[in-house]
Amino acid sequence: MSVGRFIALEGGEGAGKSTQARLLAEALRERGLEVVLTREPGGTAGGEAIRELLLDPKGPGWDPEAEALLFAAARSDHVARLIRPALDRGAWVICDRFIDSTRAYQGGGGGLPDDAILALHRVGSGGLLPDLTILLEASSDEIAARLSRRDGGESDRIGGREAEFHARVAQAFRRFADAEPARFARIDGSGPAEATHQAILEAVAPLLPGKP
Ligand code: T5A
Repeated sequence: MSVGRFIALEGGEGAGKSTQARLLAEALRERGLEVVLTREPGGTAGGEAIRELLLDPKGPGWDPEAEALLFAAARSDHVARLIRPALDRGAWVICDRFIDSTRAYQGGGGGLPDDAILALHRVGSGGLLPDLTILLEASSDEIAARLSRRDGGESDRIGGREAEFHARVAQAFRRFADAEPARFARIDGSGPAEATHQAILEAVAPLLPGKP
């Protein structure tokens, strides 16, 4: 039986995570692999229900502690019902955001200690970490242009926070990648989608079946 692999895509809003997750899933399926493409918050019925609670711009709003607990609860359901069973049967899981988003947004952005977030992750999800975390980065001007083309100024409850919050999030992602170079691949997402896709395929290649 093939070995299941877990790839997460991380980065700020508009970095191209969803686009690249789709392209990567298609490329891996073309190689005959079973691929589960999923996202956070979400991925299961319970996870999607919690997503609504967290991101609805008309929702009540949460402080960083409550937010971290809700993200951990959504992730716990997602890992138990979708991600672990897929990995156990040898599928590849491509996940649009995972634990490093909570570390960056509720930790780096919201001020919660990293060890508290990782403790919640151990309780909720057995501390599961991706085999590879792709951190997509693009300049703030490029991202602003993309999001304005797509959303015309509308954003969700977390995406709409002030620029300083998002700068702290980006800095936290960079810190995590520098601290764990074996788990992270930092990839420039500012060029054409196809160029970014090729860079991601190179980063994923060592995990493909048949590689030592
Ligand atoms: N959150 C999430 C937390 O605070 N804590 C957590 O633990 C987790 C899991 C989730 C929100 O929740 C927060 C973070 C977020 O604020 P989301 O909708 O799931 O929200 O995630 P977003 O990052 O907001 O999703 P986006 O769709 O905005 O960004 P993506 O996925 O990075 O970008 P993508 O691929 O959708 O592309 C955005 C636009 O750019 C175009 C696309 O066509 C699209 O229109 N595009 C490009 N244009 C030009 N060149 C390229 N190379 C392009 N690539 C994409």
